[in-house]
Amino acid sequence: MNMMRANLPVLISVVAVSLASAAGAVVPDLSNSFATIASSGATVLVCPAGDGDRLDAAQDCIGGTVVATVTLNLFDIGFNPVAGYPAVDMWLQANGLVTCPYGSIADGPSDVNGMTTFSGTIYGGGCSNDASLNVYINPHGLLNQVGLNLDLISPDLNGDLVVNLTDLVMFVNIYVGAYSVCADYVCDGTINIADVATIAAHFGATCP
Ligand SMILES: [Ca+2]
Ligand SMILES: [Ca+2]
Repeated sequence: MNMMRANLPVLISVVAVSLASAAGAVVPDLSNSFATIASSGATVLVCPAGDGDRLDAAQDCIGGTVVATVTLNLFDIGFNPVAGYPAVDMWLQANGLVTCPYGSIADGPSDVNGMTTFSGTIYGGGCSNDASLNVYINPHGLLNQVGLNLDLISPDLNGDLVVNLTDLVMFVNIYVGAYSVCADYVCDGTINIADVATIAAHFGATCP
């Protein structure tokens, strides 16, 4: 009993230190954090080799480019900015989009304001055109975010991260059949020679 009394101040100080470090460990909150897109409804060509369109130079589908950079603002449960969150632990995700390892991570760690951007190319394949773009915060999960509208299309039509004969057969079926935004690589509402040239240029592409 005397020994327990003697240790009580030690125990209290250990608990106090633990609480202080827990308060200092800033964890992103999925509801308080949010993402925005500079321009909604643009189209971005995605390739496993990472040589598609940059998000900050997306296609507007009327012959021009538009900035479609995604900006992420990370906040904790108390609306404090989460600074220094690693770039590799924040990535873009969307229904139908398949990415190479680290293929859609942030440009850099979150800054003192909890902010980072996604402005470069995406290493990946598949097709996503249902405005389901979102940001995954590893290991916490997807943001409670809706309405990030970006069409992500790829010469890797089946999303196996290789552009090969399988994709070419799919492309030809679209070319001779019903229009699909998924194969409208130079997006203008029609599948034509410019789109053929794009899949030809990326033929054989794989993840790095
Ligand atoms: Ca493929
Ligand atoms: Ca086209």
